Amino acid sequence: MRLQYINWLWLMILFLLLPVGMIRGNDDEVELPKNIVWRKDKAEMVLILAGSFEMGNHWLDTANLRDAQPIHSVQLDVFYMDTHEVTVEQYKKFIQQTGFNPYLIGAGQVSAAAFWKYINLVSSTDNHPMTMVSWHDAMMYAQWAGKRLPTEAEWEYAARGGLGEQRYLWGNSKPDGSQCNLSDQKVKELVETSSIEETHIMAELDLDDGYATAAPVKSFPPNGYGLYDMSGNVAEWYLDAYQKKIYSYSPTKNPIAQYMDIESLLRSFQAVHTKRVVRGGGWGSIGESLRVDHRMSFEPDGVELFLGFRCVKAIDKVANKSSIP
Ligand SMILES: [Ca+2]
Repeated sequence: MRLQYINWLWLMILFLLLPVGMIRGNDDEVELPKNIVWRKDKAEMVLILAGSFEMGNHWLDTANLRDAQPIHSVQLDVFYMDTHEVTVEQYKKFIQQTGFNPYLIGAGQVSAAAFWKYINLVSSTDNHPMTMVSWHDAMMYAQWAGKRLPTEAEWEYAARGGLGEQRYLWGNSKPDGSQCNLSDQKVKELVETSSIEETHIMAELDLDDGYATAAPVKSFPPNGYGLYDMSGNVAEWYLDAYQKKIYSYSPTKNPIAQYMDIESLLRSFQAVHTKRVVRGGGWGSIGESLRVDHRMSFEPDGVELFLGFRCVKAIDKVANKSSIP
């Protein structure tokens, strides 16, 4: 009896010594830290537990979200997601280490100096989100970092942050300027005083979120899963091809458009020329485009001052779970 008591005592001590945030993954019974820093790009990442959700527009309240119907059940495996958008600093490090030329430079459309000058228009510090990157530019970064872009389903699941059927990542109330960086009255001032194109002139003129263009990452509150700027700041590229009616025939388990096998897409992404999904809205967005069920699409070589990305890492692709950084 005494030996059993001592063993229990040790177990209790060990339990108390476990780092805060150690939580259980999915069916492999491996304890995974809730927050990690990814070694390659020093990105903060948060564990998104496996689960299921009802994907799509639950409200039938706008014709603009017809491509977000029907509602369908989706199951996702556990994964890590960058807590914030890839920053200018992180992308510069990737370029420095690889010599990679982003699409606009590689295609000879702009010089390197002009490229960074454009970015500086909206992302004026290294802690701002990277913009002006094509889908391939984002994929190249993710490949270098040993990660990948999120699927559309992973994004929506993570963006909802456990809130279920709500319209926005903070709930059901309309944006008021405190939850995310959207197109507010400062954008109008910007159009009047700079070379930013008038396509961004749509703005919530009664709101002031403090930023005319992009904000430094993590300037607004995180959602329920600890993710920043999932709506607003910059819209983000996703892995999937944009298919307007995919919600009618989407696979249930880890869905991705067009390719049933993510690995196939990752191997052949250089040959992709079909439209890709963009989600979340950015500093030039208003209203519905900031909703967690809103879908957009861009040609893969589309580059915009309001478009960036973040990465994920699927747990089963972490080589040897004991070596998670
Ligand atoms: Ca703003």
